[in-house]
Amino acid sequence: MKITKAEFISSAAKTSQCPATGLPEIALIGRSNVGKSSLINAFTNRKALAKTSSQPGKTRLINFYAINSTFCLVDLPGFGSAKVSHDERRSWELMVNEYFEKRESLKGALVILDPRRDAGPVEENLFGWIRDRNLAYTVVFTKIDKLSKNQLAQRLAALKKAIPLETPVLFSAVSGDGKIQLGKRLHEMLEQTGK
Ligand SMILES: Nc1nc2c(ncn2[C@@H]2O[C@H](COP(=O)(O)OP(=O)(O)OP(=O)(O)O)[C@@H](O)[C@H]2O)c(=O)[nH]1
Ligand SMILES: [Mg+2]
Repeated sequence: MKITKAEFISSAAKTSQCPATGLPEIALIGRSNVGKSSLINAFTNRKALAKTSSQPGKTRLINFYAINSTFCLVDLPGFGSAKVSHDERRSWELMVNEYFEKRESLKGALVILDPRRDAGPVEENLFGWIRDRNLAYTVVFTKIDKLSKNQLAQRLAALKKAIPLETPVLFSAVSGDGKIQLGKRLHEMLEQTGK
């Protein structure tokens, strides 16, 4: 997938504020600080299209980015960070939950995981939503630059037991690894949903 255009559309605090682009949406879900916003920047070859931070909790709203005027990548606030206040975390979870349950143009999800972490209840919850909505999805392991090839292979073998892994994308926003594979998967997911 060649990126010819990547543009920020708008942010929303609830589903009723989401833009009417008429485009199918693929949402990025995962824990806070896992690299969702960085993935959007790396994938679109833009340094600061999406705001990133070394502190968890940078993305606080639902953000829409139109890619090639054909689909939207939707950057969501992350889950599960202990460094964010309980109330704030709760309000993001409700916002993301509502988006997942109600947004009709949501067609697929990128589940962003750090291969160094074990999957737990947070991840189970994410896969639960995907199953409930019967969405196309792709698991993306990010920050792979932080592991050696051997370490990565070991972690993937361990995670395979806990997570529905078919063909995960192995990604690094730092090295650019996985961008081509991610483009292919996005293309397939959009085809799958008939758009
Ligand atoms: N080494 C490395 N660092 C990364 C990678 N992707 C993201 N990071 C770093 O991880 C931190 C978090 O990245 P973000 O993209 O802001 O994470 P996020 O998932 O959007 O976080 P929230 O908005 O809080 O949910 C930043 O310091 C990034 O520079 C990667 O592939 N490799
Ligand atoms: Mg973010």
